[in-house]
Amino acid sequence: MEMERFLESAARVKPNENQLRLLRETPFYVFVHFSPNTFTDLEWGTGKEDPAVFDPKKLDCDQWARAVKDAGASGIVLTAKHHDGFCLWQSRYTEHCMKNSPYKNGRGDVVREASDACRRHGLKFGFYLSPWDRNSEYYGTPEYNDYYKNQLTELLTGYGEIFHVWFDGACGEGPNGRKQEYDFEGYIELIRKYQPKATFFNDAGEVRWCGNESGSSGHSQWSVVPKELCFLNKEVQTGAGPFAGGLRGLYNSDSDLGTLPMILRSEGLVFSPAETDMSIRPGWFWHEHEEPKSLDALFDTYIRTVGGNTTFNLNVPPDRNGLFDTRDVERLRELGEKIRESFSDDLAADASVTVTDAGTTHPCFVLRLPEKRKISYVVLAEDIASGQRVELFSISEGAGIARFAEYTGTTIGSKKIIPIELETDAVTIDIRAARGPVERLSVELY
Ligand code: OTN
Repeated sequence: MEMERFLESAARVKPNENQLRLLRETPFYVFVHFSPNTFTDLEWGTGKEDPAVFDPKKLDCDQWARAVKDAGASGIVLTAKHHDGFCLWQSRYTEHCMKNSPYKNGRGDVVREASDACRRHGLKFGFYLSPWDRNSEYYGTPEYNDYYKNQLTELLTGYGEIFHVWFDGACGEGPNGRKQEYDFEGYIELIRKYQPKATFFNDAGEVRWCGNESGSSGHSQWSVVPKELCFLNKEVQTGAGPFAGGLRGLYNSDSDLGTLPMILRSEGLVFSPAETDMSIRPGWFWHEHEEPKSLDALFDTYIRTVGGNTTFNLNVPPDRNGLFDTRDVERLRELGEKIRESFSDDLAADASVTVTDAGTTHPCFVLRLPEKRKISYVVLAEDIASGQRVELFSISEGAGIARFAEYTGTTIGSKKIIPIELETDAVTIDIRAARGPVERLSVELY
């Protein structure tokens, strides 16, 4: 009974309103890495950069916003402060910021320009605020958390609605050679206070890192994971599993983090969907001799992330003029065009659907089309507002479960895009195992 009760509770672990909004409205957004590194050709600044190096003479955030929309993304997350500690806004708490940049004679504010451009173009705006700061004299002392919270408050209260706050987990030494104990709970309190509709990203957050920067979302991607992994997410929704104990040292780069062997040993489960962050180029910042990844690479990553039960945070670095490189702009346009072309005509809209064993852990959906059609993608989605449950499924050509399925998979979650090659007038989706009753399943055929 204990196992059954635990699995029933695991099947009911669900997203909070902010996580659900992110998954449904903003599964694809664009990271913008912009800092003195853009001008010094570094990926990690030293913190000793002269603010005078940061001088984007043609900064145009409307150009960013147009390119982001052309890609089909719906938000921007700007590095307001990267590890080098330089602040892309007029901060009252440090001189290492825009007030000492030659841009607009020290009166520039990149966070303002980017957030305003997002609102003009109907995009959501979020920011990355690096906890690691290689410039601040306070870093490595208790005072740093006050310094950081003051800066976080400036950004949370001064730039309109924020959809996503990004806490990088990279943690190195400061100018005094010491590492810092971060007051993440205190940081999160400020987000809840000033931006109650925002999600926050962190290795252990309510949106968690997928565990790599190569765009791979993992074979079985669960948004329901042990609290031992996402310990900053305090919304624990179950009791301990039947074999609780011993889940030490979990990290985002581990595989199968939400599968049964893991969750049965957990002290409790949280809903923390993964975010896949990847740069359009080799580096996170703009470098003259780098160029964007191919359209196929970006589209395949889109399929594996947005179509692999994670969000996709694609980084596009502005150049030294403050503009997206024309090659990146063109690649983003091509990506958006390929996404729109691939998923515009849902053949399932004209299908008749028969469901057997509805409401059990093993329903079977048969879709019959009016005529034989070529199918390139099957797109499935659980009713994620009620939780994530499917553990094993198959796709067969024709009306019925074939011995040799065209495709077998494990998780579905908020969205699963399956590239497939069928020419048929019927498709069968067989749910073979689930943690709880699968009441609804969205099936689209393209
Ligand atoms: O050297 N690194 O810090 C590093 C190497 C490879 C992949 C990631 C990192 S840093 C890493 O970035 C993640 C986001 O991409 C998360 O913020 C992790 O907390 C951070 O450690």
